[in-house]
Amino acid sequence: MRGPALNPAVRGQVRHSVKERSPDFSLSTSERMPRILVTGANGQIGSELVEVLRERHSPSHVVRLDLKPPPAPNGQSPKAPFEVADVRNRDALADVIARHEVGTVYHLASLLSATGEQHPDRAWDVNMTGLKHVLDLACEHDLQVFWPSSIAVFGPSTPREDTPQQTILDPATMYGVTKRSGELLCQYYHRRYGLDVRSLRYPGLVSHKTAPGGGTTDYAVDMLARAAAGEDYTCFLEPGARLPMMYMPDAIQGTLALMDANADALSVRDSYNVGALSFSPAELAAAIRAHVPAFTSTYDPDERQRIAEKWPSSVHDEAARADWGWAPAYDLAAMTEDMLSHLRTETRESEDVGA
Ligand code: NAD
Ligand code: AKB
Repeated sequence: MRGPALNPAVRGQVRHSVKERSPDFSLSTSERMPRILVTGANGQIGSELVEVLRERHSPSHVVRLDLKPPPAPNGQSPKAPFEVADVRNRDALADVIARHEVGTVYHLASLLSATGEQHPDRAWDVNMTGLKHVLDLACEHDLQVFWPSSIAVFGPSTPREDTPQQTILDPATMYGVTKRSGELLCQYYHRRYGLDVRSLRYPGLVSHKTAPGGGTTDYAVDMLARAAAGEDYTCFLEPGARLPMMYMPDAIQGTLALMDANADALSVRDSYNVGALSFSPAELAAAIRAHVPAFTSTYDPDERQRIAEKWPSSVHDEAARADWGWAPAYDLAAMTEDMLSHLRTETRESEDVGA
């Protein structure tokens, strides 16, 4: 059986509109291929994933969706489609999927841990309503889905070191509750409807292109950006708050490797643990000092420390390595060097533009 038995009127309507559209023979074969929809496309991950997907396919094949238009110079054009929509609006999502003849969705739109604790009702609404709509529409249109989970699914009773794939999951934040609920929903849709939905439990991601959007692990990007600008940094976590982290190129490579994997190889259908780095603010500051000897970090922990101390310090990811070949490339030293180099170049370029 394909797809949930809900709202057959809408289901029939959408299918009809997709099937009845006659092929546009002015387009090349590759242009007629199903498109990829990225929700939350303006965010830390979306903005980088879109670039890589455009290189793999073509800009016109990647449809971006977010609450607001993208910042210049990544604006929209017929060759680089962008849809302003709220993922809580099912009709708007259905319209985008049908109009662009979408075949795959990377559903990234979400509130993160720190923002989620400030707005728990909104976090539940955006994270769960949005995911449910995407899963239902994916069943109707036979789409493949990627949806990211997080180390936030773990909680105070979870083993903190080398956290296993199968373990106690008792999230302590609304964000973590939505991530674990979302994992179970994805697994249910796979088992019940055969939906090809795949997921990774990302750790804290470090990147230089787009600022992170309201998480507990954002300190790492903030610290590196300050150091690259020749400034000191006051960290909102304790110096010893060791967490699983990952550099964005590894996250993108891992996401695409999971999506490319043979479905029969996948033994985990809630969400895969993926480990890469494990470091504390003090260890990151030391790695920065190898390049910026004068850099100092002071510590003034806030409520985000309480979130961080319920999360693991490292995860066990044997299932991801065995099933689809997960193998991150960056260690702490390599990530720090690469981040500082990019951040300095970007600062110089923006100073040149402003001059
Ligand atoms: P982000 O906050 O940088 O971006 C999220 C994007 O979603 C934003 O551009 C925002 O405008 C958009 N959005 C929010 N509500 C929306 C709505 N109702 N409709 C449409 N768009 C909406 O987040 P990110 O870091 O890019 O994370 C993407 C996904 O990866 C999320 O599911 C997040 O939980 C997950 N994740 C991220 C990290 C990380 O360290 N960045 C770690 C673990 C999991
Ligand atoms: C956050 O800190 O909320 C995210 C995450 C680990 O899910 N970076």
